[in-house]
Amino acid sequence: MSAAPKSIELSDYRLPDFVVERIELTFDLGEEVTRVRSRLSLRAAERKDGGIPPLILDGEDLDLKLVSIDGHALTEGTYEATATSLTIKAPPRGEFSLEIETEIRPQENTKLEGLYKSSGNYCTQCEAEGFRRITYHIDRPDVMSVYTVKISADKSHYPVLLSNGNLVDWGETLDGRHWVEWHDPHPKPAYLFALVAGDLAVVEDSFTTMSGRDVALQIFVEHGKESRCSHAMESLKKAMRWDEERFGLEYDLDIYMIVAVSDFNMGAMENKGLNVFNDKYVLADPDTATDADYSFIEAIVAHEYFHNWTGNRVTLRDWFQLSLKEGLTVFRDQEFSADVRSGAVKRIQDVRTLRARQFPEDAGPLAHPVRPSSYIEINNFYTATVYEKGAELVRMIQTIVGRDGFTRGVQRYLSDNDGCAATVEDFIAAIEGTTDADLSHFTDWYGQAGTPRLEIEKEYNPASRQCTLTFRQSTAETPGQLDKRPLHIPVRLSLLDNSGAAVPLRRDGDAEAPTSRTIELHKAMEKIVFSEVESDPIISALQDFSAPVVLSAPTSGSDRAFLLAHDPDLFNRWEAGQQYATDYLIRRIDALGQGESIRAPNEFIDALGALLRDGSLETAFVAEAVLLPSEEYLGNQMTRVDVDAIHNAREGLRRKIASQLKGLWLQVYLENQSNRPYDPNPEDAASRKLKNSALSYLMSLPDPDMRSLGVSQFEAADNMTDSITALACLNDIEGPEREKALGDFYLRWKDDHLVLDKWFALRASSSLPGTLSDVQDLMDHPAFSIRNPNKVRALIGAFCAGNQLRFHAADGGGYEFLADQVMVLDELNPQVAARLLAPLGQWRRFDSDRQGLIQDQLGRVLAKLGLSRDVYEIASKSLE
Ligand code: B3K
Ligand code: ZN
Repeated sequence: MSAAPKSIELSDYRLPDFVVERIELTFDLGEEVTRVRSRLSLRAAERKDGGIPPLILDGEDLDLKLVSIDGHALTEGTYEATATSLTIKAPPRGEFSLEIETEIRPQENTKLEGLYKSSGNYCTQCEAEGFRRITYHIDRPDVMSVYTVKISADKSHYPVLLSNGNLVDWGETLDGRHWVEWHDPHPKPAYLFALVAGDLAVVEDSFTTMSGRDVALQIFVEHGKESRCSHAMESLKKAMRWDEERFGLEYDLDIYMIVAVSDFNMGAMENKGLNVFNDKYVLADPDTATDADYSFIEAIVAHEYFHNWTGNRVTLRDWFQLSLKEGLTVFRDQEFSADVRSGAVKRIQDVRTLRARQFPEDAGPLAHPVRPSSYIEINNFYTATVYEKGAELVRMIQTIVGRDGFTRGVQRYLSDNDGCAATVEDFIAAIEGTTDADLSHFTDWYGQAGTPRLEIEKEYNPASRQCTLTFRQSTAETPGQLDKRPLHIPVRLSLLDNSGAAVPLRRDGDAEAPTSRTIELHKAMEKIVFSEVESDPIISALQDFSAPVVLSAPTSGSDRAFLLAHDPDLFNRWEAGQQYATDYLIRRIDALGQGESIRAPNEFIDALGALLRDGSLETAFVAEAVLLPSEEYLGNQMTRVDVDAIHNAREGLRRKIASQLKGLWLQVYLENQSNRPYDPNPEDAASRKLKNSALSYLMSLPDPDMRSLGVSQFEAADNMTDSITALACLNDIEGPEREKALGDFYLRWKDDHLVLDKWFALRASSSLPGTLSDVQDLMDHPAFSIRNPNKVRALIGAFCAGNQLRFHAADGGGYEFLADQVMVLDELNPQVAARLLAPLGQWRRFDSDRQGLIQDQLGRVLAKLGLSRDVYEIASKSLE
């Protein structure tokens, strides 16, 4: 890197100098070059001094052929093209038409941003700043225009030609080419533009909106994959209905298209009327997709659909506001999944993800607020903080104003800002405008990074029958933010008596005494007194995880075992089990280090047994509650992560739970066998999940009969869920069974790239000691390609971000491997390269030897010549 790239600041935001009313784009797609003509109808925005500034357009990797204004080609000296911009020095007053002709080479585009080729088909990805790789433009989200797009291509190779909006015209030419014209009546920013051209099959359906309009639904996939689209299609229709029922939001074009491609930097993209998806999140059938795949597809199809309002109709003023669309849309997809599946289980899974991905980010060198104030490369800010913590902020707003008020507020936000580019302030103002809530203090959550800690102290006075709770909140410093303010935190809680019943919560002056209340905290320290409490209660605090904080409450191990059995809030019941296991394992690791022993966790194992026997609980909940916290989560709770001790302690507890409850696990395993054909519905999926947890516990025992159970399931499975979970258990046990199963799986699925990704990921996740060298060998496997982001994530990502034990091996081999791959990938696809690097940012949490090894690798990456902005930002901030 020659000079450090400069950062972009929120405080520098200025309104755009020009308004672009309309864009007409013409694409001539060719195998050698693609010619792009763009005609912008624009005018300078009003300025106080009446002057007209130069017109500066963004561009990247473009070959400029022609530029003209109102039909007159510009002469040398009146414009200037650099590697990143085109400047028209003296643009005319009033409305004018700017025509630009460029040439691009999509077939050479390995960044997968802008126009590129995937499996021979053309497709685009423009968010955040990919449009400037197609043509020169004022490429920022607050420049919104009406698009008309004409595409011409060879008809036999590219029979399908798509863009946003409605198809308005088409025709053929004598040279074997054909053309189409699409028009999108809704003004949009360039990041929502899309084009697809290829030889694709289409699956069609339709949806009648609440006002009775028919919308054509189309999913485009590789030929032969049509039968794997029905789940995505059903999910789309469910999402469309849900958004009408929950928020009164109706779809606004006559056609909604989804295209599945196999080379894609992330999950999916919400381009107006023409979503482009990673095919992993479209294609599903029982043989090739797991229950988890089915639920991801449902959630992601819904997420992209929900963006049609939150993101597209109302877009962002600038990229700092990213969470305004992403946090809100994640919240909307979470609510949707909670409604169509089990609400409590969805909440548990979302909190698990938040803790696994966002809490470490918030505690590390890359910590940033939900609305960052500065970035070098915006693609680095599509983070768990912007998405998942952003969704938690929206959830807290709903908790504070109530569900109805929240729904009205969202509707007001959308109608007040329809067709515009909005800010977080606009959203908050709409919610405040429709409710009597004061969110002025709440907005600090958007600007302050770090996960707050909340401590609760309890004091019970039997004489006065008063229970006093003292709440103390604090947030540790994060890079660039040393002083933190107390936040507005909603804490939902109950007090339980010794039968597990929630007691009335009476506060002085209140007429009502509900058994669960939301306390709103504002200060660093606050006391709340409840009266007429008959006996010393157990607190069930932060029910349903009412705020994204780390809680420390006066709850003993036995209280937790009690809560695991009795808490009326299902989320907290799960949480009690997780916290019991976490405390136990961490105390055990510490005690082992000091040669001490600690009490066996029998009360916990008994409580798990009781859950398994309790027929009144939903199976999906039991299936979550019996899972132990992950090794990564345990590591995050320790000041110094000891990867071997964590693995050994957790495996030890797993075996203890397995052997003490062996009979019960066998019973659960048999009772949850189904002889009906596979159905991905939530009930069947829950029963499979519980059965497979039983299998996993049983296979943790050093017992050949239990191993055979796994082998038989693997061999007999009639669906991917049962097959891959049995294989995952075998994957951690050295021996011929493992080798045979992995080999058979490969042979069966070698022609299916999505299933092969599961095979790569599984091998990279093995806890066996030879995993790094296996991963290194697999880099040369004919099915692996570093150009394909799914393969990179499956093999390199699964090892580096998902295999704590082997990635953090003491010799530093994992770190060197990652740095090597990041440097290779940076030349091809910087966005994906930068994402891979994140695990190295956690170096401060390891012992000094590992710290040194990681710093060396980060330093090696930074020293590389020509490093991208993407990787530079992550590597340099990680070392700060
Ligand atoms: N908005 C896209 C993400 C774009 C990422 C660009 N680096 C998908 C989504 O969140 O719905
Ligand atoms: Zn999104």
